[in-house]
Amino acid sequence: MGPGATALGALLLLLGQDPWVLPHPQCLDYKPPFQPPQPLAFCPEYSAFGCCDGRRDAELSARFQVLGSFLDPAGLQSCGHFLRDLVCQECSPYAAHLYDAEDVSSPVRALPGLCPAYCTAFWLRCRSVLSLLTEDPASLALEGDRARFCGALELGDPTYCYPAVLDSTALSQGLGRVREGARGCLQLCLREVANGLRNPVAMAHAGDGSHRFFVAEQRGCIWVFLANGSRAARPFLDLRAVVLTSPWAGDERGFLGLAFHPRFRATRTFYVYYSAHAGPHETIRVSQFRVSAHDPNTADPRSERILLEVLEPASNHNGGQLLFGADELLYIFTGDGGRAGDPFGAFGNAQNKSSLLGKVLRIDVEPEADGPPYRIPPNNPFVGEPGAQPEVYAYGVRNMWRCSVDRGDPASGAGRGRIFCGDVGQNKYEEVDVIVPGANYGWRAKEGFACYDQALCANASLDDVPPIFAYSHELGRSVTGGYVYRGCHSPNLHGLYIFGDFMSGRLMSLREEAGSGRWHYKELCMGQGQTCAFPGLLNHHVPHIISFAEDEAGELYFLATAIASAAVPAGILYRIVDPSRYLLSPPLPAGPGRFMGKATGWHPTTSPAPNLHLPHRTLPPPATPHPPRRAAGHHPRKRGPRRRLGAKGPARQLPPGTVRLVHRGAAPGRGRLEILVGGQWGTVCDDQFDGRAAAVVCRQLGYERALRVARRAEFGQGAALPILLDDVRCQGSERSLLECRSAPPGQHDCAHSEDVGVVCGDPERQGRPRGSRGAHGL
Ligand SMILES: *[C@@H]1O[C@H](CO)[C@@H](O)[C@H](O)[C@H]1NC(C)=O
Ligand SMILES: *[C@@H]1O[C@H](CO)[C@@H](O)[C@H](O)[C@H]1NC(C)=O
Ligand SMILES: *[C@@H]1O[C@H](CO)[C@@H](O)[C@H](O)[C@H]1NC(C)=O
Ligand SMILES: [Ca+2]
Repeated sequence: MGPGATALGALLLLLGQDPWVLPHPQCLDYKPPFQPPQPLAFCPEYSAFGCCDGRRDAELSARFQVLGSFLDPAGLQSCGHFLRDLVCQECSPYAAHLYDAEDVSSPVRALPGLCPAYCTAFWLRCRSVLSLLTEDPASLALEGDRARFCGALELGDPTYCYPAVLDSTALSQGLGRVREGARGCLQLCLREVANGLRNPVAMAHAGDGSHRFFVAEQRGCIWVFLANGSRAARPFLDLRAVVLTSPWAGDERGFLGLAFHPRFRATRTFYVYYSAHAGPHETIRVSQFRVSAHDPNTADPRSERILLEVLEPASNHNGGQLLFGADELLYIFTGDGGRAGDPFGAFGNAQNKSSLLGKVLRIDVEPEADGPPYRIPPNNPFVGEPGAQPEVYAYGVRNMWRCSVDRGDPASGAGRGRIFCGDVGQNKYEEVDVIVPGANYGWRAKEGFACYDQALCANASLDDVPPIFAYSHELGRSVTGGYVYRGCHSPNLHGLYIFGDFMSGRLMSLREEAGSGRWHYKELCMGQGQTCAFPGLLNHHVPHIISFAEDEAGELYFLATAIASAAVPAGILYRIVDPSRYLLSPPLPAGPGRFMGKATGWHPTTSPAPNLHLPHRTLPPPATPHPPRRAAGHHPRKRGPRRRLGAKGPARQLPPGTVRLVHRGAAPGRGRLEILVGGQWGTVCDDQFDGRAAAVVCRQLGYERALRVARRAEFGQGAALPILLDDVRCQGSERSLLECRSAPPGQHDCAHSEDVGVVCGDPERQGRPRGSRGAHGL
């Protein structure tokens, strides 16, 4: 990565932001935004990047003409621009958010979500035009009451309201431009194994003893990495010409899955899963390829044999996992077809066994070219059931993103062949499932353990298999399924199912309770202090965890990227390292793989963990599986750069004037304001607290701007704390509230019932879950 990457990194640091979650534009049709071929005449602000082409722009213009014809010249003068703004929001690259199209529990809005100030201006001057914009009686009934009207037009996530969405530099700066990238828990370290990858979606090995591994990028390139760490200069396979994707973060289409035949040494075949054009439609395709007869590190691009194609009714939720089970059959994991809430047919695709969407499919591949491309295994669970596709192995799947086969306990074999999947949630829960034949995983009747479609959920014949674990969107918003660790080098991880979250960047684990079948959750964290302070080890990673992988020996890896665009080489492959064993680990075995052509070396781009001097002892301290829990309550701890937001460290290490926002269950960036003065935390209670003071707070916390001041203890009373500040008056440019004018700290004439809260805008809140928001950012 070039100097641009460093500059971006520095800029993000300077702004106090991190690229934790990228903005995630999406159109009302669940497709990624695009640059229209011609500039738009009516909504020109969306000419560079948005959701309208020239035809839609002309339709919106015509709509505006009709609406405008109801107004007299004075009305047009004062309200015309409001009307035009509102009509044009359909072209916004954030249209799906503005219109709440992704939350199917509420209907798509007739009007885009408006920020309070804009809404007030609209209401004061132009509420009479409301009847032109919507016929919805509920909306019209609110017309006379500004507070209720504007309350109804607020968005759940204020970052996206119009026009703030345009003012937010994080959301709109560089939109349409693909940016070159910079780059109570078990403590782990990482080793960077490869970098410069463009949305690396999968890594697989051939199981042929070569100890090579293959890394696939979303755009359709597969690279070979040799056992000695070099990457072959030429791609193993380059499908860019047929793979359908785009550079926009949030595009879920592309090359999605790769699996080698379990008898690869004999068959020389491997299997791929990708999005493709099918005339005007989009399709997912599963194909077989063969390795070149002359070079084991190159596939024969002419050897494609299409096994299966399924039409995709929408651009999101394309599934993408391929794997061979312990039964040597090929498992294919499709998504529910897209949009939100699985809206297709009478009860969605996932519950409809006549559809191949929203399923786990199982087929028996025939590597020999003559004969059918695949056979139906006779013991597939729905063979012979009228109306059911015989490929179906399990159903009720939303968008399983990353599944794996458990190798089983090396000694007893227990667990061998189990298939684990992460199923990405809609609005509330992410889940982990163990796949069993014939099972119904519940979607869209259920999301996680909760009912999603009340009617379907109440039906006694649902008979669903619950997840082994589900987590709410406080922990993350898009699960990335992982592996049960069965390798040799990390004894502390034995038997743990290790997985992650694409949006929050969290690494997580589940441990099975012997006998009961219950699974216990534990977050994994990066080693602190000296734990990872060894040459070549890291204790941090780029945020978007796209996929997990195993090498031939069963060691665990994951693929992550700093920038979730298929065009940006910001992806890194990490190997997970148990620090207690690091110095004892032998180097990776060199394989017999014959190598032709050029190999390229690579250089780590991630800076190593701090404290790079080696401690005096020869072994690192053992990993501590049970570090003491902090007494900071039950809020999930965030890792990495997020920590600055929580400011939960011991108070005496923090400078006076440090602030934090406290609110149980709320997203970060909003909550009751608490400030540190004289070594103790206290509240600010001030009925005159204004936006400029809030701006100081938000900037201090690393957010870009204050969205709202919440007065009168809207976020609860900090009754256990002293009231430390009152009568705060800021210019807005101060570095902390203590630099503003205020009553002397501790002096106040107010009560906790007036405790102030603040809502800040931050890039972290702008990412929306993949899947539910149409994307795992891929
Ligand atoms: C790895 O092996 C390949 C093929 O033998 C060779 O071309 C390459 O230079 C090696 N790389 C390193 C870092 O040794
Ligand atoms: C089930 O899916 C099939 C194939 O897509 C479709 O033809 C049928 O109408 C669906 N059934 C229901 C009840 O939605
Ligand atoms: C429950 O589901 C079954 C099978 O899908 C269906 O035949 C039945 O009509 C449903 N019952 C109700 C009350 O919706
Ligand atoms: Ca489920």
